[in-house]
Amino acid sequence: MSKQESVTVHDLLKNHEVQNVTGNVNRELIERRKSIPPICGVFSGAYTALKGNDSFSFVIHKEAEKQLPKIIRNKVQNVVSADAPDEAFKKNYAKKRNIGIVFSGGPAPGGHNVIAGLFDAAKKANPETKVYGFLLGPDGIIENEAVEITQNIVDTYRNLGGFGMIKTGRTKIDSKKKMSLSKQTCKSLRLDALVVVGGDDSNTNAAFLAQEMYSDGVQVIGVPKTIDGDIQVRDAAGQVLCAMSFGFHSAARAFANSISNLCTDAASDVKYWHVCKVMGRVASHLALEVALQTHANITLIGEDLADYVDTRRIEKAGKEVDYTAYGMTLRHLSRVICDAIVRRAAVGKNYGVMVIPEGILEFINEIQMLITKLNTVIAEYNQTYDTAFHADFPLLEDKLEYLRRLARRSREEGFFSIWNTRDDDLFNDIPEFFQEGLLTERDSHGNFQFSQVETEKVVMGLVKDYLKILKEKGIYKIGIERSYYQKVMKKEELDPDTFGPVLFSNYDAAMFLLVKPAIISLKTLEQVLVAEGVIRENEKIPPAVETIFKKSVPSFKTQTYFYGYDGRGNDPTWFDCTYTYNLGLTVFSLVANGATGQMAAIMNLEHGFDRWEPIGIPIAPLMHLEERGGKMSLVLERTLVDVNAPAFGIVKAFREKWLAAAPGEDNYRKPGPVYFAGKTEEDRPITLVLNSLDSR
Ligand code: FBP
Repeated sequence: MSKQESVTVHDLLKNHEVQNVTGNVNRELIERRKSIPPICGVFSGAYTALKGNDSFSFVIHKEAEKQLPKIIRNKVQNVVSADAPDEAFKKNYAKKRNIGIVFSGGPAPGGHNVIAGLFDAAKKANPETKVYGFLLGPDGIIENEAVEITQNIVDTYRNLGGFGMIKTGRTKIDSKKKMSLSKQTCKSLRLDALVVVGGDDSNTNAAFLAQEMYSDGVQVIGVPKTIDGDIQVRDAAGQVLCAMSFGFHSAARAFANSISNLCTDAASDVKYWHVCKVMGRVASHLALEVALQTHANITLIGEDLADYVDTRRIEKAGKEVDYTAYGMTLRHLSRVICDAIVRRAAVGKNYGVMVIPEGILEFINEIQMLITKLNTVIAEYNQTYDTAFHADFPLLEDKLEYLRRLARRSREEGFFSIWNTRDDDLFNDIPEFFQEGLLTERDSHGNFQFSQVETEKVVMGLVKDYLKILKEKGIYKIGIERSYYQKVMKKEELDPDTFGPVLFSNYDAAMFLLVKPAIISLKTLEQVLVAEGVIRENEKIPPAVETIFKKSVPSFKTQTYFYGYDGRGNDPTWFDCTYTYNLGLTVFSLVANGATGQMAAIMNLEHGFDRWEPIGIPIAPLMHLEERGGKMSLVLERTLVDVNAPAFGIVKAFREKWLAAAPGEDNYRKPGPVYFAGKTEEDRPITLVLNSLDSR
């Protein structure tokens, strides 16, 4: 045994180098922890004040007026510097406070910096102020599970991703009991303010908490978090107040980095279509940003599909109205995808990268209708029997049997049911995994959980079936480069020009040659060669011709991915670090100046940092009625991709270029990984840059 081999693991564990490379703390982590993002000018003084801004107005929903009377008249407030405040102002601003903060919903990179910003500002105003973090989301408020956030805790999580500091959860404070327990918690911790860092549903919750706790004197402030990017706020005149929720940029950049690596691999190995489902429960903002970042060959945008109008059907319908012509069906979508795949194959590119937004099914009429109907069936069952549908019917077969019973009743007894025989037939026609997906338990806010459905499998199942048909029809073929064809033929001393017009449908002009549709097998190849007189009956097909034919036969191979939880757990980009730290500072300004029912935001995010303006946006006026869990509920309105805005317009304009169904290289873009160093980082999402050019 050599001396080296005799080194034991025990010795190795004591080795400095081993300890260094196996430790949890690396250079990136140290850099992130010690960095303090730049702050908006207004925060550099000792005090800030709020100034009501009348230049923004909202169309207020009657229901919001009815349910949220105490906060419905709130205005947009600008955070301004309080240069020469009087003693009373100073005293109130710097009074000792207790502030609770909770993460609600899915993690989003940057959340820890909201806490860091709030903590730093609160301690600067009064070192005695306490910040409590509620554990595991709103459950922490209901059950009074909280930790006091300390300097050490904050410094451990500065600029880091995830919500690990206090964790998160999706519980909704939606019953009298939960509300009363929450109030008790605020009372027992003597909270002056509660900060809810969450998405549309959580900010909805924040508004109701603000209303309920108004008379207790507990201020409630929301913070726009979600990687989905669907919290964007404009006023009635279309003026942008909040261009993007935090976490979106980091998640999109993380997805884009992985997907661009797939583009590199696809173009190197030239044999796979990489099918990437990208998170975003409903809106396709993340897919849109990924398209801009990577130039993947195909990116579907749900909102675009919903807008689709089948002109051929309309023409066919004449004076009648064909409602099925409006919106895209799953079958039609698969045709559109197949068309793109076939076109790329025709120029020798039987590979590529496709991005499918997680929520795409929401925009396919037939599926959306099934989702809404099932939401209602489940909600009605729970209400009628005061029990839980999913607990009573744990197996798919049990659920299907219940649906069958409903359909039978509606047919036999003429009893009106939202679920009828037609729905049941349609539902029974779809694959079992998809039935299971559509029946998954809704989340606590009544949302359909798209992340639980294998959307890409549904879409790609149809694509594969149709490609098979196109292959059998001789339409799906791999184009053969002319120079390659000539080389192979000449090697066997065959005249390319004799065989060319017989073999290919486009021999005259094209750079990539397409084997004639009639030639779909060696047998049909032989028949055509004999019929055209280039070989005699029973003569063997020349090997070179056989090689060319075989090269033209495609096999459609896919690899599928789900980009969601990984990007959600990425460390924040410089943009998100700066954005969230300033959001935290804004939260404190709102609290210190007595605001409630407001959402902290930064205006002009779509522009450079020097133009950022911290504001408070009233939440109640942003609410409208939406179907949730089978009934209409007052919720914060989500923002979908605006298909008339520049970002989508640009993606549409480049669609053909990025599909690259033409001879030559693909047009992929490599955004690279998320670096912490500000200089190498893109300073904001491309979607924002483009949409800021909107002159409508
Ligand atoms: P939030 O809106 O709560 O931020 O969550 C968004 C999201 O990441 C969606 O993109 C995704 O559909 C969903 O959460 C997944 O939910 P879960 O974490 O419960 O699986």
